[in-house]
Amino acid sequence: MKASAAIALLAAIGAIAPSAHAETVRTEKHEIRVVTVARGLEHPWGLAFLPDGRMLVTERPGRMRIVAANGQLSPPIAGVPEVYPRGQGGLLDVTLHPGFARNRLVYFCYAEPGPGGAGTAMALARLSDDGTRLENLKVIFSQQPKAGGGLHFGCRIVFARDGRVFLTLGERGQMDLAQDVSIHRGQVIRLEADGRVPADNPLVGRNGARPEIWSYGHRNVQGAALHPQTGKLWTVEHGPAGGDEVNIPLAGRNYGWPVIGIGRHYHGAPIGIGTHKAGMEQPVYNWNPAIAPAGMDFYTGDQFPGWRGNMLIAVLRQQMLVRLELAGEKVVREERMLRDVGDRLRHVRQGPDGYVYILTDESNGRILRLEPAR
Ligand SMILES: [Ca+2]
Repeated sequence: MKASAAIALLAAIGAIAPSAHAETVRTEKHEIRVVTVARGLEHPWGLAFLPDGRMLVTERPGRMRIVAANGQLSPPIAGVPEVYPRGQGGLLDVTLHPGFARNRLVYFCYAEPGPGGAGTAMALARLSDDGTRLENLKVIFSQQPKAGGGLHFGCRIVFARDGRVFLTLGERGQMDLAQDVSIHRGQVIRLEADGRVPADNPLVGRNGARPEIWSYGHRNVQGAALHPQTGKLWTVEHGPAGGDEVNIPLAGRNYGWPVIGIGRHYHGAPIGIGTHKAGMEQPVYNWNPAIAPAGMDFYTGDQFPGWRGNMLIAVLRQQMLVRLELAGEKVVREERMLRDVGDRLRHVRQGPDGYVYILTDESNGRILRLEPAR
């Protein structure tokens, strides 16, 4: 084997850091460089920045790794529970407890196998001091009942400023159950950091309702982040054909799926009763045709001043990064970027350095970094 082929092979399997490959892209506000900082990740899904600047990354088949700044992948971290790696299922989001520097607690969510198929679960564990294993694992949420198939696990985790933790769910492809608050289908869940149900959750004490529920009537929420000024939770939701949405889920509110929406079934038939119903919330924004939005973040950094306060959204099917400019809680402009990258984009996070990091949803998935072109 020639040396160059050997290096390419080693790079492909993640054994060595890739050479810094970059391309320059002109966008509305900034000229940017798209740098591949790591490759060889199998369908990476969640990304959290450790205090030392390294990245904690999940791979959907059930692995969690630490990625060094030079792109080197650690061996898989031991102690990840068994996941259900079918369809959209597997090991999904990961985030750090706000006090991670002190307690080393990691929160992650996944498709948990169980009676009848699988459901979304959330666990916390301590990352060992050497970063090689998860310790004292505790499952703090387990979707009930489980369901077969591989559709709609939702699964973003966001800590609110009050220390409570949100988890987004999908309706497991069972759209007719998404209005039923006696089961876990198509909701945003809110828990104390230790897994207890907050006493002020909106459905606590309502007969038959699951007390973990914060909001309901969602389809499949794969993007979520706190607004940097208001601290409110914002979410991005996969709709049916022509019905992807941005929402601001408020306590106890019903976001309408599958009763109202602008979307249609993939075979073209209308869904539900129309676009409005009393007692059901309207989205902040929607996309028709659908784009398949996944992870999101708000940009607050110094590297791209023209993007401050904007939403960035990773897009799967239409393979792009969407930037939304906001005026208060209204979207006033949409820009579609990175269409030439040519990969499905799973997640986007602002790094502690103010650069923008993106996970590509590929079997040989990459971490991309957006930098200002200089
Ligand atoms: Ca809706």
